[in-house]
Amino acid sequence: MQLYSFFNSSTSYRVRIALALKGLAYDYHGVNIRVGEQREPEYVAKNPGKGVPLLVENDGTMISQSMAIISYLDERYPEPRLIPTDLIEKTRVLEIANLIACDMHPVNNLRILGYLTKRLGVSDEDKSGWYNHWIKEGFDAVEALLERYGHGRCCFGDEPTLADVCLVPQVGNALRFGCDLSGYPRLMAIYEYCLTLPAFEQAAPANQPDLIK
Ligand SMILES: N[C@@H](CCC(=O)N[C@@H](CS)C(=O)NCC(=O)O)C(=O)O
Repeated sequence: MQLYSFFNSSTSYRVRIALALKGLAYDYHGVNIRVGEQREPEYVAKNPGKGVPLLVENDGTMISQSMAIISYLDERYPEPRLIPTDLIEKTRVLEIANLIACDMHPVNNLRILGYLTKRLGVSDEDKSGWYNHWIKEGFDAVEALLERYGHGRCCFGDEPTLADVCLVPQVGNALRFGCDLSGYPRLMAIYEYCLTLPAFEQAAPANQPDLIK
């Protein structure tokens, strides 16, 4: 398999965690989104969404969108399951995963932050306020849902699911942007625990071949 990824892209990080949890090997292709490589014609021909990640299966099948990639991997390589088969468990996992993937990540994506500053003339201070606002809105909800339904060392039980696969990169991003996460004890305990797991360590931004220091 081939993975097009950027070391500190949280959506790439999700897919790297899923691949590592399933023990799947892949060749890594760095796409530097800081300098716009995701918009170069050769890459857009592969991924019209102009973002990372992109997975190319051994038979040449190309899949973009981290959630579609992980859903594919979970069906094609089901061990360990990241999306439970039990209806209620699956629904709870998807609830948290979608909160992060649909409500939180898109509004703080690189292209949105760039549009705010470059097209709308928003100051760095207001951009930071925007970022923190959407992190707080999202994590307030994640923390409340975990209090209501979560149990164990991971979001649901003691084994990672898609909820943890989405949570860890989003927390990592929020910390990188200097957000205060002290109000989220449950979510942070899960984050700290997941970081001790080898698959999360292998997938971490600091351990990627395209790391920029
Ligand atoms: N919904 C997509 C988002 C992909 C995406 O936009 N990824 C970010 C990195 S986390 C990116 O490539 N951003 C480049 C940009 O905004 O220009 C997914 O889950 O894969």
